Amino acid sequence: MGEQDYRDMWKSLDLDLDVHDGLLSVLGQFYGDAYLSQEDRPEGMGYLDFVVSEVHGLRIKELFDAKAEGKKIFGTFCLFVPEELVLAANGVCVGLCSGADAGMAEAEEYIPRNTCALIKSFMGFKLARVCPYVESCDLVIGETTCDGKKKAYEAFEQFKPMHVMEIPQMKNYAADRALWKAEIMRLKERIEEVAGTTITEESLTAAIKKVNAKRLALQRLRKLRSAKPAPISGLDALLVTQVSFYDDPDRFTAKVNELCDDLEQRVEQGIGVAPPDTPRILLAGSPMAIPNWKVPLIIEQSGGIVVGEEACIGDRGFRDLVDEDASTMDGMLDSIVDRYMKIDCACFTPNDERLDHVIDLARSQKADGIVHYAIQFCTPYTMEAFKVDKRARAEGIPFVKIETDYSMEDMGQIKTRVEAFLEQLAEMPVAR
Ligand code: BJ8
Repeated sequence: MGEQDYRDMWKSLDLDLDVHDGLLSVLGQFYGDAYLSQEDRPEGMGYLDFVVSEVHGLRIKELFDAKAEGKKIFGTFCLFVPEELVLAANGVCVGLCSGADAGMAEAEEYIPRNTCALIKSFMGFKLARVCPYVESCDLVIGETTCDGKKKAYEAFEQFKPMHVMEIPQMKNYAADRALWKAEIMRLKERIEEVAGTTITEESLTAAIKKVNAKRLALQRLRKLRSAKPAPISGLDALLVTQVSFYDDPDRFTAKVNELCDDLEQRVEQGIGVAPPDTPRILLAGSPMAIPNWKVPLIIEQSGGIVVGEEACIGDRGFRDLVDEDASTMDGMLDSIVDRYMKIDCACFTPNDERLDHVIDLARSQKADGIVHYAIQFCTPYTMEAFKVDKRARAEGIPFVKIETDYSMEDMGQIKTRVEAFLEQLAEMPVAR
């Protein structure tokens, strides 16, 4: 398809073409500066470069084609929405979280200025009419996680058909699981209604296997990043996870496995993207939606290397698989319920298992220090940062916390703090 065909496609989605052009050009520039300037990138990243260059082009065309075949498009903002149910209903699932400032003024007509950037951004992208993914959706699925999101959905649903799932706030009681199972059943019904299909045992089995295969490929990538020297930059690995939320799942899994084959060779040959004594960082905290590359970019430009993300766009998204043993519909739904109840989002209280996960991941990835990243005004993660800090120090792992939004204005200030942290790590008597 040529440029004019894409413009016609965007027009048919009622995008504001001028604002959209501006956004694509800023993104292209940022991608060039942050990504294409990196040295010794694995060959397999060529696919990711292609996906990013076509993020509003070819993939949207694929969504158009899917719609022409009668498939429905479901948009999500959160790990709690089981992709398995969408795929089992012959639907297409796309992540809608965005990591860039757009339409901020429009968003502030509905939500307060001091709202987390992720929420403001999804409101802004919709209101400024710059996101072809949102516009392609037949149903947007929200969830009652943090207060900011659930109140923002009340505004969002004025513009798009929505279904909001109720998420329990605790996990310790039978009532919490019962609520979650009822919500999974309610979502299944709504998806079937919108998709005009019935989820069968066969289709759900296939969907569970498909999504597990994607998670296994991402787990494989995570394991390879534990090698010293690290065979891939944190920026590139983050991009892989970001793309997992909107690419075709089968193609994505195959491409990530190819990338991992390539990385396996690098590891065998001792080839890394940074010297073996480079300070290794685990990033923990709020999700970094595409194109929010700010903090890993600063870390890696300051002489560190990011070796893992303890976040929803990271390990939390692929750590656990859905059990594949069940063969009845109810058994499979129970397996989905149980797998999704393991998500250790800071919206839960208490959420102590997250502390164990952060430490386990820091150890498995051989991280020298933890950078806790929270989006400014994100109460769950800014609050939980104190507990993570205490636990990390008790385990002897250096820790620093950063709170920021999507603007570039505080890059210098963050860089100064990151550089000081990396210096501290470089001086520590650890076997790097
Ligand atoms: S499971 S982390 S994807 S809710 S950053 S909007 S928490 S104020 S994104 Fe999340 Fe699901 Fe939890 Fe994961 Fe609110 Fe915080 Fe904003 Fe957040």
